[in-house]
Amino acid sequence: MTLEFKIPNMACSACVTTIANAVTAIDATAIVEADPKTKQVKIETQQPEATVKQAIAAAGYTVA
Ligand SMILES: [Cu+2]
Repeated sequence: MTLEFKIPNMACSACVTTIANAVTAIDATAIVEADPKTKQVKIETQQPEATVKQAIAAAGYTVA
């Protein structure tokens, strides 16, 4: 399943790394593509959307 979120407080590549690590912590097979310029994040994962959003929020990012 592919999830697409907007994360307004994702500002740079370090943010992308933090978010990617948060997602792979709950799903080691997840593929995270994020662009700090557009704030758009695309995540290929088997985890439910709520779980992924929770993990991103726990890392300190706001999922819009
Ligand atoms: Cu950053």
